[in-house]
Amino acid sequence: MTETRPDGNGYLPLDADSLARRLGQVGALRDRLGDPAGWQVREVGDGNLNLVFIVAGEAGAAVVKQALPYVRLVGESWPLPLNRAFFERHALRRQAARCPGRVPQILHHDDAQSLTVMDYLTPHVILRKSLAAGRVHPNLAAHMADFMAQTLFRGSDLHMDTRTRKADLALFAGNVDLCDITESLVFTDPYYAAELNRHTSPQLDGYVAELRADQDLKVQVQHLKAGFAGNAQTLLHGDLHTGSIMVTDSDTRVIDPEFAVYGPMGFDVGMLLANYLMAWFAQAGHEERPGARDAYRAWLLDLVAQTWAGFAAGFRALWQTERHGILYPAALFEDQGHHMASEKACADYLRGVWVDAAGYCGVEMHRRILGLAHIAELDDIADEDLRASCERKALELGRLLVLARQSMGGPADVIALAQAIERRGVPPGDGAVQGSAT
Ligand code: SR1
Ligand code: MG
Repeated sequence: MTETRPDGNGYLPLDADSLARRLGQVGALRDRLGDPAGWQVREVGDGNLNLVFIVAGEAGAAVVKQALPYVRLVGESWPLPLNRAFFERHALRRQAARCPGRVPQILHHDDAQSLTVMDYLTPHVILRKSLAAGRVHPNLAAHMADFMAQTLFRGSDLHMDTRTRKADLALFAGNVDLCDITESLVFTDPYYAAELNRHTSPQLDGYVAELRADQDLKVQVQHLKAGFAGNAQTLLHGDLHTGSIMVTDSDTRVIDPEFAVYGPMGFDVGMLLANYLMAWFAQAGHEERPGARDAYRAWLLDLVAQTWAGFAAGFRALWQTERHGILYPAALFEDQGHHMASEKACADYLRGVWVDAAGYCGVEMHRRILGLAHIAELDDIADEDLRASCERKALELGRLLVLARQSMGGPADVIALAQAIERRGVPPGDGAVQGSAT
């Protein structure tokens, strides 16, 4: 339910009937759409937080996104400040500068109304839906690898000067409430019986009880949370799952960076890889007959490998060409002829990002199956036994990744582990206490 009166600052949620009247005088919208008398408005938001309208006119279309003063997924019982639109806009601007062409262009914003008007991306669809439908996107790995390499490197203190970086760190430190959501929903709630959690029950009850009783696991998850909360390595997208990516056969755009905050690079990388791996585990729930999607499964695993390989290659190139920030100054390395030491430093740095990514990948899989915010490709599997079987395998991979992230040499190890779990399955109520990976 939306509020019907403005708040003290004049904020008032839009609806399909009022939008043309309220935004009809906005020059950027008129320029894009034409005469407001002919605007067609549809509310299409299917995310967890905001209103999203597609507005089409005689001359074109645009998207209007507006924050609600509460969490849409839960309702007014969970109030949420409106300032997330401000942080999303700032993050989008930085991403557009750091990785041109991969994010929607902003046409207009209004902080009092907490709204942003952006490009309408068409014929793009949400990647999550496309992966569930079994569609291949040949450029996806390269596009997302470049997006992550460029935004994460250029947003870090490898690239930024100290004054700009500290100012930016201070700005995004204000995105407290969304950061708090991540800290709770990703790193805490899945590991105990938090009120808003849900999971496929009773099929997963035994496994979930064992997972929540795994004290080593909880310690390692909190180590990962300490990294998220304290390691301000770069400006993260902060919610880089397959619902935050829109695709065509050839194009890729990244949307929705409202959770942007300074944190460890591995958080974005791990969350994305987790969502690819969950799509892989979910295929059994979407194929027409067993094995029908085997070629697609192979593509998804290749996507995992190519995304990391492309990210690492892009990162190494930027290390060579754009490392003019605070850390690892060329004055100490290249300028002294110490090129091998610089390469070693880069390899060490990337190794740290990889180990973090493996851990965050595991945590993301847990929270999407045990926490509040689930993902459609698993939730939509109507056969609950089949769904639970897919979910249990993803949970088990997540557990092993968190516990054994240091021993993961690269994506090939993660893929081999996923394939082993897929082959042998995870018996109901079994797995979380046996075969500790540490
Ligand atoms: C209450 S918000 C739940 C989740 O939705 C967003 O997309 C983020 O992933 C967040 O954790
Ligand atoms: Mg979102």
